[in-house]
Amino acid sequence: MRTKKIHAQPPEKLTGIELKKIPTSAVGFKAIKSTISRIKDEVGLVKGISLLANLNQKGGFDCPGCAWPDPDEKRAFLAEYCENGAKAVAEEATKNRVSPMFFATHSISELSKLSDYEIGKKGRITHPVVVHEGKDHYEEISWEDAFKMIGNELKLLPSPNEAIFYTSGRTSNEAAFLYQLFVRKFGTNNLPDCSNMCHESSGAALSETLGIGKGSVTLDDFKYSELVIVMGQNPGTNHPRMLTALGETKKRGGKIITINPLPEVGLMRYNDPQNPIKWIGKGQKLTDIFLQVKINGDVALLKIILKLLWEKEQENPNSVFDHQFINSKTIGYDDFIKDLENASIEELIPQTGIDFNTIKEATELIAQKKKIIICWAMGLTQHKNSVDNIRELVNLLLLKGSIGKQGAGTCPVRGHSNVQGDRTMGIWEKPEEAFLDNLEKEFNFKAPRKRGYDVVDAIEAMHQKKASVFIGMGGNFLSATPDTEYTAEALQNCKLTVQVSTKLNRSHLIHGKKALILPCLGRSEKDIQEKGAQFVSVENSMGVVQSSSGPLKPLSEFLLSEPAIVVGIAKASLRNSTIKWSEFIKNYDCIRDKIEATIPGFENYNKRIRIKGGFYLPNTARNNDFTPTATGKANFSINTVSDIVLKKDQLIMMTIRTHDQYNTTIYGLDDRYRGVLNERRVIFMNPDDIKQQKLKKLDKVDLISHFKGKERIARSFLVIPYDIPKQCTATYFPEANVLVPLQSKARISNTPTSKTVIITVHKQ
Ligand SMILES: Nc1nc2c(c(=O)[nH]1)N[C@H]1C(S)=C(S)[C@@H](COP(=O)(O)OP(=O)(O)OC[C@H]3O[C@@H](n4cnc5c(=O)[nH]c(N)nc54)[C@H](O)[C@@H]3O)O[C@H]1N2
Ligand SMILES: Nc1nc2c(c(=O)[nH]1)N[C@H]1C(S)=C(S)[C@@H](COP(=O)(O)OP(=O)(O)OC[C@H]3O[C@@H](n4cnc5c(=O)[nH]c(N)nc54)[C@H](O)[C@@H]3O)O[C@H]1N2
Ligand SMILES: [Mo]
Repeated sequence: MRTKKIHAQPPEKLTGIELKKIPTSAVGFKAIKSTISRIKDEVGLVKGISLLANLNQKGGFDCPGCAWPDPDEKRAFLAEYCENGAKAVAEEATKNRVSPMFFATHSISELSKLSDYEIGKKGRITHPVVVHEGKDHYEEISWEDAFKMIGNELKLLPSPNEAIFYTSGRTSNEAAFLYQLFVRKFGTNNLPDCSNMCHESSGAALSETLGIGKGSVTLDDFKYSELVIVMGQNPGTNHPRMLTALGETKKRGGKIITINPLPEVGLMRYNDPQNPIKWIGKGQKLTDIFLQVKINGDVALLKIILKLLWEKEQENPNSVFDHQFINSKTIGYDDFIKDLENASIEELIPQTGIDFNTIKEATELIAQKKKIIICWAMGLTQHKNSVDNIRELVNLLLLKGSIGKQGAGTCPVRGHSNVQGDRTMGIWEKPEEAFLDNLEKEFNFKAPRKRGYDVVDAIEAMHQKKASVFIGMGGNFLSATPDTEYTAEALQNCKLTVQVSTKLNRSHLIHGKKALILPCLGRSEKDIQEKGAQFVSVENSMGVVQSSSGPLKPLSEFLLSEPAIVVGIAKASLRNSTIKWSEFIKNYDCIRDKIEATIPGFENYNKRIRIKGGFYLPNTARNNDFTPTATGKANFSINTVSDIVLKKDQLIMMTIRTHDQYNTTIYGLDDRYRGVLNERRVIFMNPDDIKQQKLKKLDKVDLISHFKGKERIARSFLVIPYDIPKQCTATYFPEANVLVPLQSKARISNTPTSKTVIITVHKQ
């Protein structure tokens, strides 16, 4: 039996911090330098540069980084990628290999002592491997035996609802469609995905208010927008190509308001990467008005703005609101205004932490503009009242009639490159009835109707032993989810855990009694099947579906494509399936034909996907059609401000990304734009709070989170004085995930509150 301890958390060891001056603008020469050096080290210069030339080109491959769209028309020859996209590619196309020999010489408990950075650098997994019960080493297994093992375990389950099928957002449309089809044919809707931790709150709020869970704008709208409001988002790091779109807005005279607890460098100024003359120098100013909101103060801030707008409208009727739009397209205006009248600006201001004059200045700008885009990401979606956050910004757009017209609308900026496509394909624990009806008709089976587990429910189910098989289609479930130690126990309770992965990560080390790693092709690799080379398709943040085919030779002959892995599992697990699984993977056109037959918007899929640049999916809100809501109109809503009351010495912590990571994949140890190099265990604090807590710069502290009387602890973080509102702090994920309580989640969307964690800070 295994006796050694397996570590679910990264080591508490510090790595040697270096503090630098915070740069004044983003991108520019240092970004180019960093791109080239990462590509050279991981991939090799010649291969790397030719790879980048294919990235995000029409007919090339889709960047495995973020979901920001590519231009519909002209695409720059070499530069339709960013520093962090290049890092994502370098990470996947790395020269380093994790082979059966590697596992023979490295035990699981030994690997678990490494940091996530060190684990990731071990490289790509080359063979399917298994760890048998009680063993501490993975060893090679044939694909056939691996599928058989999964099939046997799944068939043994008393109910299909005791298996969990997770998806991360890189999975292609083709793989996702087959995966959910298999899972439903198997008999469950247990399809949690990364979206549950990401934009679930956006989907919930937008469906309710506007009738579609996706954003309404296209990339082109940024050219015509008079005002872009960027809330809770750090595009300089997480969506760098968005800076080009914001630059475009500015060039044409548009304005930008940024709402964020941090003055993120990328949003303040940037140097256009596609224009080498501008690589050096001060760069272009982006943000016109910066509202430095307290963490989770957004509903309060928006309420103040909305009330001030209402007051202006009363003073000068028809000067601020678009009554024609409100009358013809919306419902609930009177109740909304009544609630606003009861709101007290004086009471709301302290929740925002912002000076009233600055809020008035921002309101003035909003009042004048008719074409407004609001962009947002995790800063709005990972709080208890996240759905309120998003409904409240929709209220603003509705008052201004700023939706369904050029230069205006909603822009939830998605994370993973195909997270939106995965949802469209039916990766969802609560699928719509119509979707299931279509599946039943096309494939002649009875689809399960009971709602499945989302991420939080799935962890609880495994913890309570109500589920005992876990399959992860990509991702890093252990490190991405909250409450690391609790989640580790949940996974370890399973009889079998299976990870379909490209690279080694901590979810391979924290596993069930038996575990499999099934290595798959990455986006950058060629996918050759019986009928020749295949391509896959993905949907970006703005609903454009396009093809992606990798240029590289697969790194090992033992890799299978994700669709082939799904088919292998399906054939081994389903007792009497009449679905012709093997046909699907001879030629992916067969999968796309079935997508076309079951999902609206994919008419002539195989034809249109071959048009360079792809095609737009239908979008009702974009077309000023709000009939899909429950009322048949766009809904005003009444929203709740944060109810957090901090006790003495308590602070709010948000867990954010550095400039050198992709979620749980740690590219490097620097956060260049925040001036912190070579260290991830840091806590950013307001200088007054540091003084008040009798701490000083670079003190080593332990962090304790407090939720419903229970404490969770994370040790060894360095105190960094930073420009952040009082009582607010920031740490990096996944190191701080151990502090996020599993049951602290958003109302309606069930998203863990990774941006609102109540903590105290204790000097070591
Ligand atoms: N290079 C790179 N690219 C990525 C990723 C990555 O890890 N690395 N991840 C991808 C994924 S999956 C996603 S979802 C996106 C994430 O993209 P972001 O959402 O930009 O990522 P975070 O680092 O979580 O940043 C959240 C931002 O919200 C702010 N914020 C936090 N709390 C609040 C609040 O209460 N109110 C307001 N107004 N602001 C707040 C923070 O200061 C920070 O600027 O990026 C995607 N792209
Ligand atoms: N505290 C805190 N926690 C968070 C967040 C936060 O802001 N704060 N953000 C949340 C968000 S927004 C998200 S989206 C989740 C992310 O959750 P996940 O999507 O589960 O995590 P990733 O780190 O993106 O997954 C990385 C792993 O995916 C595998 N992989 C990469 N490419 C491929 C591929 O092409 N195919 C397959 N099969 N595998 C591949 C690699 O093995 C890699 O180790 O984390 C969430 N967790
Ligand atoms: Mo995400």
